[in-house]
Amino acid sequence: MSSEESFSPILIALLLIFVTIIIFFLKRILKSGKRNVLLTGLNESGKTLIYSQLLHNKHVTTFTSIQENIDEYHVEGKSVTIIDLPGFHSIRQQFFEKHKESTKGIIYVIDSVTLPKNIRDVANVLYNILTDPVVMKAKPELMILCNKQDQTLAKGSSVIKSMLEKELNTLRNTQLNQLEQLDSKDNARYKLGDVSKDFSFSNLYCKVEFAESFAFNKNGSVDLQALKVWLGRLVN
Ligand SMILES: Nc1nc2c(ncn2[C@@H]2O[C@H](COP(=O)(O)OP(=O)(O)O)[C@@H](O)[C@H]2O)c(=O)[nH]1
Ligand SMILES: [Mg+2]
Repeated sequence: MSSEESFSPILIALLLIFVTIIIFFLKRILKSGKRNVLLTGLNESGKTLIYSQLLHNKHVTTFTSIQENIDEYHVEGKSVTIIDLPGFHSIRQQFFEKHKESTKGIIYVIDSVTLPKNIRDVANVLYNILTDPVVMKAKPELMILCNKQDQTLAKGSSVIKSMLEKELNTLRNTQLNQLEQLDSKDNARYKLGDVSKDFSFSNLYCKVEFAESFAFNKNGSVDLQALKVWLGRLVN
């Protein structure tokens, strides 16, 4: 065997290792570029109050609801950008489009008191977020924040979780049936999780956590502890 013949496989192997290392670092750089955390959910769920308590330690709900509020949240020398999206449907979509690409995390805020009445809308907005192709690619971590827990009629997070799973299951089946009738090839993204089983947050493409909070009560106290723990983990 000539020395040239034995040399080339080694060279190819080295080249492959080199390319793999480059791809690894490029992926890390791209991942660290994602710094946005979106606060979203239906109107009146408490997003702006959570935003102002979290970032400015004050009680504000009068922030403009037709623009997004943006600020940096700092933990242990690191930070993420928190974006409070307006709640009204038409403009929420517009701002969501603008920020979704560089999303590291999504906080989906729910009014735990009015949830039984609004379950359709709450599930629908979440379903649209989760089946968005850009979001599916970015795979942000999802925090479902069951807010207004200071209220006696508030549903707890485990009840909310099963209500949402049931509703999302119905939505997914309806969507897939419609697409089947249209013989659409574009149904892969609507197959959230394992379609052979009932919808469950545990087999979704991204990490999902449920937590409870209140941003306001009669005594002026606030409980955003679970959200802060989640953010602390997300920043790192
Ligand atoms: N009792 C109670 N009220 C809340 C809580 N969070 C928000 N609210 C009230 O819900 C209303 C809507 O809040 P806001 O932050 O403007 O909701 P947004 O539309 O999602 O931004 C305001 O009257 C808030 O004072 C909470 O945790 N408990
Ligand atoms: Mg608001």
